[in-house]
Amino acid sequence: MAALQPIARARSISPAAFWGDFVCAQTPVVVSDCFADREIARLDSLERIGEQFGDLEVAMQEEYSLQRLSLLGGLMSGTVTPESAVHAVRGAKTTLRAWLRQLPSEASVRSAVRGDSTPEEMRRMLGVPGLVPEERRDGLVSELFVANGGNVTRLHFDIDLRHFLMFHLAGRKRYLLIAPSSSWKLNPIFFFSGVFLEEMSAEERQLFLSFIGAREAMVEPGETLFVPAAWWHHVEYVDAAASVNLRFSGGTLAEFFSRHVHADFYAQNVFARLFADGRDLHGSAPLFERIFDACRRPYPSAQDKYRAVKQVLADVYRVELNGQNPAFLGNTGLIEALPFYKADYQTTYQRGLDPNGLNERARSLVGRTPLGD
Ligand SMILES: O=C(O)CCC(=O)C(=O)O
Ligand SMILES: [Fe+2]
Repeated sequence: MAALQPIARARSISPAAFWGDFVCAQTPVVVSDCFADREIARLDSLERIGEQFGDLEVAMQEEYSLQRLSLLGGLMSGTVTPESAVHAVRGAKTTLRAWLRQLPSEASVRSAVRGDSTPEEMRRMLGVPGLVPEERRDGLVSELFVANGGNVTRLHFDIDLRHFLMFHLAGRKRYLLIAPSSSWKLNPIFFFSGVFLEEMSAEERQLFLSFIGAREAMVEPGETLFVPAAWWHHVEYVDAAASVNLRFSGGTLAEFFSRHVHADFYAQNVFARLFADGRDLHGSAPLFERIFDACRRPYPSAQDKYRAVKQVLADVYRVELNGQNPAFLGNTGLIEALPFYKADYQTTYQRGLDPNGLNERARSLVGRTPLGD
């Protein structure tokens, strides 16, 4: 059976090469020395992390996609109240010490520290590596992940549309990364996939992974994985593992999409193909104007706005990008009504427009005639 395309490894890479060959080329890579000279590199075992950060209060979060589906079932059957659903999504609080002490050996345990804000001291130890471009150093975000071996973070893409560098402190993790252009094969439900890879047989899974063009890497302590904005990722904890990410802006247009457009596979593909780093923004100006216009018009409700913007994005995806529709068209009435997704697009569309002149910055970027054009 065909082997999956591996994710390349690189070391001593210059910021310019990183920008051109990976960020703008929308290509993931494992960098072996990205944080090597940083203090964080000394935090190289779960014991050390526990000694230095044991008092840290963390939230134990379930695996997001399955939790959302099972809470939905509970809400529908009345066994779960809206309050307890919100509570479950936030996760129970504990300390990092307590979690590390009782780190379960059963692979079936799905709770974990999943994306808590990295504490300040750890942020300081992490620093900002030279690979992060100077002009992308505002608004950096960092998150912490600590889980038992056998745990999994299911296939999703991140709606902040930031690029991220994931630095591995301890334990191995296996990543599967999939380009946005394969979304139509993934039963996309907003930013999650309805495909559960870990429930497939080995053979089924291998066939499916090569069908979707998945790239694979086993990432070891000390290594850093770069994931381009809007890429799907599925993560398996091969060992009990801890890692911390550093997320940097995918550019003004990424900020515009993340703030003003709901996250589904149409928006993801339109963004990745037309407005992501490395794309010819100027050439896409008329399409951006169409999307911008759909976002700016008044609507009777957030749901009307969601439907109208989705329609414009779907047209751009199908007609302009020749995009394929998923066999299972996820975003129909039922899914649209799922409380968690509804809350996401309602938040987007009830939000005030244009913080810090974001709209105009985005427009001038795509509309600007480059010098010498
Ligand atoms: O490592 C994980 O468990 C998930 C990481 C992830 O989804 C992210 O950093 O965006
Ligand atoms: Fe993620």
